[in-house]
Amino acid sequence: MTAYEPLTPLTLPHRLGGLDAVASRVGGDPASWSVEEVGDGNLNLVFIVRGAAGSVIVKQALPYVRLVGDSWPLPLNRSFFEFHALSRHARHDPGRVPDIFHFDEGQALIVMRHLTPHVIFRKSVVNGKVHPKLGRDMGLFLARTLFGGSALALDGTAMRKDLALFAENTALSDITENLVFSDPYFPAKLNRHTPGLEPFIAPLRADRALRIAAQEMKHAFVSKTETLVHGDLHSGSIMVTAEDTQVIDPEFAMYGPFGFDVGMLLANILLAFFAQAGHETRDGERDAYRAWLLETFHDIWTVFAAEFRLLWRTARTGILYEASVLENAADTDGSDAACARVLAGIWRDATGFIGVEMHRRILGLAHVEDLEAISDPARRIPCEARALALGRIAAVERMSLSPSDITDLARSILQRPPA
Ligand code: SR1
Ligand code: MG
Repeated sequence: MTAYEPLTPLTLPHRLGGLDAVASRVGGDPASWSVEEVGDGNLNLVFIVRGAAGSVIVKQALPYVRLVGDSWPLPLNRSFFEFHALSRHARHDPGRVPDIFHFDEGQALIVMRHLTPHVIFRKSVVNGKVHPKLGRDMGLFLARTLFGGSALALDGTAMRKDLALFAENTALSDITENLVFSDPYFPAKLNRHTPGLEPFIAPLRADRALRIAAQEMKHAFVSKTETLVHGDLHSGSIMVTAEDTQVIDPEFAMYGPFGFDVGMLLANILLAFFAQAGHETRDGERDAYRAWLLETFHDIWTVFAAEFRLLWRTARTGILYEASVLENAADTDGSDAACARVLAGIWRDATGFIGVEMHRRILGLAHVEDLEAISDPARRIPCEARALALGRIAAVERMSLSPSDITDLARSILQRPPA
């Protein structure tokens, strides 16, 4: 086995030129391939390889966190977990993730379909572009992958084998545990924030109810090994065209709460909502876009819940909520009632995760372009302060808020001065 070595645009044609998975799709002489490194995420190398016949993506893990540098080592095995999560996602929701053409565990690289003309959803959000199908596509993806990875669909052996496999993804789970649930709530070394935001940060960090809520969400993240979660489902992990939605980058995959992916994605829709004011050239210019974002928030949840109910009725082949105890009992409504209780619990967790994700994208290490692209701090600060305010309410009051409560709050927080 060849020792791991990061690829470069210069070495890639020679190193992968003999690989049929690449050569047959790219075509021509490898020496004539055009190779561009386009990785703009926090962790990995991503190459587009183009040739006479077509193009592929080569994604390779680096042995450290790209965003920070080699002072923060990170195991290469995240590529293994990404490969296995992508394979499961493709099975549960066919066509919603890029096809994998080749996986090399030793080189920590995955060759996959080049999604083109797709763009990262977050870029679309900054540009105010509507994607009418996104809410439905993502609601279905969430329901199908989360249901399919759980003991609602799997028998005990299959579920525990996967739980054990993904339990090895410790380094990436550790990143989430620190960056999402703890660092934002104290002056951690890696934190950063927009200068001038301090008057809004101090009261948050002094807020006992919030600090407890954040730790309760961390408790849920660590201990509720309910299903295989994508683990990093934000607007940068979705690629879109007007017609298509693709979900990428599940290297943070692990067994966690049903509500985690749901909450992370919804938080990113709300961050986009509050960021819009910073992208307007005149007041109200993005009103219609804001309305679409909140509509998408509702679509994601509504479609998720409907599909989850459908799968509950038609694909509940696992060890939980057995038909012998529910449908086959004299009390035939019991199954629907049980499903409603499970969904209510997922929503409560999702609401808590919305809160912490909104906070960490403003107070922690990893920020979002929606807000970072607002170059004038005087315009960015009110956007961030309003997002922090909604995040606090979501985390602390998660037991009593409905989806409409959240979007009503978003609208009303937008109308009043940031506090
Ligand atoms: C050190 S990694 C920072 C963030 O980037 C990833 O995309 C995850 O969101 C992680 O929290
Ligand atoms: Mg990523």
